[in-house]
Amino acid sequence: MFPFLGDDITDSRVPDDDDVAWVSKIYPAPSYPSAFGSISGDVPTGGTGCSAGGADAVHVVARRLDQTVGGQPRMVVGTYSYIEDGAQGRWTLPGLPPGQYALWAEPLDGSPVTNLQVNSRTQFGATTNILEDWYSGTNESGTEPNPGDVSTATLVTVAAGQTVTGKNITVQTAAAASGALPIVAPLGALIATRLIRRRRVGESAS
Ligand SMILES: [Ca+2]
Ligand SMILES: [Ca+2]
Repeated sequence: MFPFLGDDITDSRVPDDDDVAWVSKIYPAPSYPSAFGSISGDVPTGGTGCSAGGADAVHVVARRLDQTVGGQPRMVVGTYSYIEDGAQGRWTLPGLPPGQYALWAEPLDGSPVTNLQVNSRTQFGATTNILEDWYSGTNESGTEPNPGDVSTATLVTVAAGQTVTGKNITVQTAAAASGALPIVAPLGALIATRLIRRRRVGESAS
């Protein structure tokens, strides 16, 4: 998904994996359900520094650790958590080619995307003051010392036609180490009028 169009307009003529995944989900070929898999889960808050509940409009991405783009693990398919789809912020990543994926969550904190730039469902109430977090399997918690460290990622295997569920990423705030602060759901946000750097959603949050 490309929320922005930069100066290289020809690049957008070639669909990326996530473009293919979402279009295929909406308009599936007969072979689609048996050829691709999906992963779903929640984004519970309730970690250190967070109120109990779930995170809304958090960007969740399936990434390949064995492939890099710009020195970072390649993003394959991304989506957003939605409170209205599940009390703890449900997300589902469709159209995944069989393989192993690291699951990564980041807030729409304006680096580079704000919640208003995505869709109407993310305009209000997005959870933005959380740390990036890699899904860590049995070590996943809301009290991880360095949740954004890729070395904490646990790979999730998905087979062709398989639906993998329950891969919850429990998030915490940046204030976790110094004291508890409630998650703030800002109602106002800026509207970007000019793209300074063209970047795919969540291509890099650093
Ligand atoms: Ca983690
Ligand atoms: Ca965590």
